[in-house]
Amino acid sequence: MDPLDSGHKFVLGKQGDEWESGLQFLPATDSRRLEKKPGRTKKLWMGLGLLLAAACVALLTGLLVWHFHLRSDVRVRKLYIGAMGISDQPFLPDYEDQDSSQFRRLASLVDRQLKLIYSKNSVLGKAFKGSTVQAFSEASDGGVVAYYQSEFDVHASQQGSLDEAMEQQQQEEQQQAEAQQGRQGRFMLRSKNPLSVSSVVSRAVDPRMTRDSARVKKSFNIHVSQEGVVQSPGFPGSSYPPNVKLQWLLRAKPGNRVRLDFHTLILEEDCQRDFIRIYDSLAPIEDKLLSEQCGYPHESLSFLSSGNVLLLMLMTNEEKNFPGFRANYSQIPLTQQKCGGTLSGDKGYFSSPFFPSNYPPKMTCTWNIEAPKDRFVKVQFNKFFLGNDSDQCSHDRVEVNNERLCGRKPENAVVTSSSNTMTIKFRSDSSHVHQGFTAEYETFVPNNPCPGRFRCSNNLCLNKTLQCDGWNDCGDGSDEDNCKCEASQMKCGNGRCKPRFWECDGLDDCGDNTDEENCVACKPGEFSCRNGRCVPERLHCDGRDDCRDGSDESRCEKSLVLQQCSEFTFRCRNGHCISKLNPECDREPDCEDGSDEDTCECGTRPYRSSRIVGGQASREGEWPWQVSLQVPGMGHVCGASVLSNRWLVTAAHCVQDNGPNKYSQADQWEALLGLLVQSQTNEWTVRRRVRRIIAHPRYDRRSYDNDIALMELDANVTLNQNIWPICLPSTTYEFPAGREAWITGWGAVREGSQRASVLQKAEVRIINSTVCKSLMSDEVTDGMLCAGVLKGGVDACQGDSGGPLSITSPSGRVFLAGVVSWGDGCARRNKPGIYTRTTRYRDWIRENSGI
Ligand code: 4AZ
Repeated sequence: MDPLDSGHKFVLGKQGDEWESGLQFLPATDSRRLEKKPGRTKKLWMGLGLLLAAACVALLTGLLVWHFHLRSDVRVRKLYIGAMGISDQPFLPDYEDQDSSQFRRLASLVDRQLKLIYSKNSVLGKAFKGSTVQAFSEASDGGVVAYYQSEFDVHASQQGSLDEAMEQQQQEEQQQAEAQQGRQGRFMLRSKNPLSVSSVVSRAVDPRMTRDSARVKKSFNIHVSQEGVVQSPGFPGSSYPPNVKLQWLLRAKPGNRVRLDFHTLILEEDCQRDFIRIYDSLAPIEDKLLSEQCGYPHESLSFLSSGNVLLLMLMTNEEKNFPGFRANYSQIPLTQQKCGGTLSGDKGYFSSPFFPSNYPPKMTCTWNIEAPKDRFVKVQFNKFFLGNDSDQCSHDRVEVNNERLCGRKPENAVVTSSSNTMTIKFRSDSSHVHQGFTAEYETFVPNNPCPGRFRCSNNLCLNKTLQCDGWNDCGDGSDEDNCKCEASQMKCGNGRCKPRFWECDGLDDCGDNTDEENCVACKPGEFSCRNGRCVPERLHCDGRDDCRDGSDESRCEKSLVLQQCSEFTFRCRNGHCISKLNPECDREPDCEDGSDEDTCECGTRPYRSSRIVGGQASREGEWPWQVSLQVPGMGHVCGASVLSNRWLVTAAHCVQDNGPNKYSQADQWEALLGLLVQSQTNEWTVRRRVRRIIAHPRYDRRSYDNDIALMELDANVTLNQNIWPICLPSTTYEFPAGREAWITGWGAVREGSQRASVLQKAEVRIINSTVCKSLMSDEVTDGMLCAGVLKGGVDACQGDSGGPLSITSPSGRVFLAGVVSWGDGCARRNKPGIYTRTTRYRDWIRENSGI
């Protein structure tokens, strides 16, 4: 059965409610090579020696024939896709229907016109095979735009000349069209042209667009004047079908732009296999490609056309389980967003058009900032992403002070003027759009650009207390240069001062790694055991316990079965211990009984590879183990993590009675699984009551020691793409200091502020326990793990408690390294977040839940 015919879940625009008869696309470029069979000369000679000589001659001749005759005869089929503006034909609604007689009439005129155009060039004329018109749209001048595909057949060696000829012909045609338009109205010369052409563009086709494997090729017409939704076939109930090439032709009324906002986009990771493409055209012309996406992109997925059409294309190859996409479409008047203008006043903001959506192609904006005569102007870019910075910013760019800016700039890049005016120009070309920028401007007195504040080399102004505090606040490190180190600080090789307790913590805090040099307690050639002994390096990972605490056999790359277990080695179910570091669920069986790999249905985002302070919004299905624990009438109270289809883990302090709130009682709670936005449930969200709560019996209310609890749901949940367990690390699993981890939750976005509505995520790092204990006045026990960003600004906060601290292992599985527990406020400098160290509680979890 055609997998698309069962697509009753499809939501299409008004005109697109049925699957249209597919457009027929031609096979890929280079796909057909015509070869001739080599001939052979044979002579009979007397004697074996002469026969051999003859064979050699024959072989040589064959090779020569193949080289000079056959190779040059390899022919290829080349496809070009183009658009032609036609000014003497008014647009008719029937032009949207490929089967209508009106469509066929105009298509045949376009075909004749193209033949005529190509016949003017000897290379094109000889190689041209034929054209097919794929669509028409209404042009802004009231005429029509025809989108077509032309096929050529050339010698392989002449492909380059064909491209050149096409380029040249196109330029000539464009000049002629412009000249003819100038003449029109004065004399109406009867030309032999079937159509009055106002513009032509055509480009060679990307071979992936003409994949032979695409069994289903379909095309849908959608009018976006009424808002609606497009989605991949089967979304969200099942994954999209294999081997399809689908295109959605989105048309707005003339004078409007098409807007397409993706709500979900999850495809296979490899763009060579499955991808979507968005064009500022109704045909896949390379020069009009706005974006290609695959996998699970994190950048802005909101697109705007330059004119009144947009093409969305989905190409897939063999079957894989990915959900696909859903996007909302609408139209907005071209005049709606004017960009640029004159900015006066002491400060203000401006941004690229439609930020945070991607800017449309072919935009130009100019801002003139005018300050009073005695002041200069400073512009600080907060976000800046204009594609890549190749070709001296010849594509999309911002121009300030005659300097071109493009690519990705670090946050807070600053430019200053040396007069009281500044002009900022933004320009986007016809393809590859990005998110753009937001900027803040400020005027200042030239001899005092940062009154009362510290001036960084990059002209950023900072609070003076941030100077020489060990943190790179300027972004260019200039606030940490030329500092006099205090007694509590160490001097780095590059002259910076850093807190002494950062020495030898496994992180390059100085920036030149000098704080991590000379840290080894043992001599060169010796291994440092964790009990302080030194043993010869050659004994490291030899299968024998030379340190006498097992530490020389616990972090090995190979998994030797050890004679003795130690507190650092992984124990297989059969009781044997192995020497490999973190062997569980790493997709390689290490134990003889395979027990290190047999409970690993966890820690993956099923379809991918399948508040936090200082964070950002998560996407649907990104943290499928995240749970919102709610009390009816109060809403979200704590986070939790999914361990199985029945068990959750949270913090013990979340389930302690608190005055009239009987949080320790299971019937007080509801668990929401598969949730992204508070109070917005969807088809993936599951709500369950709680059957049982098991708080750790040694939870200490005062110190928060053993802050962990299990929750059993009243009924099993069916796991889905948004609900999936996280892996529990074994007691010997190591999360070294400096390792990146993610915190997630709906907690407060700032200390003492409101909770987040969309699930937030933020990246932190594991912090060395000794460093952490000294920062937190020794209140950190061995059952706790510290993580955060010591500079401040990123942390878990109220309402995140009980939620996960997730770490991705090298094999790609995500492990629950910690449970959000406590902290000294939120996101303060030198005050990391404190988490329950789950490795310590692995056995307790198994004993109480069977997981
Ligand atoms: C809380 O009250 C809380 N900064 C959780 C985490 C942190 C602070 C407070 C860590 O739930």
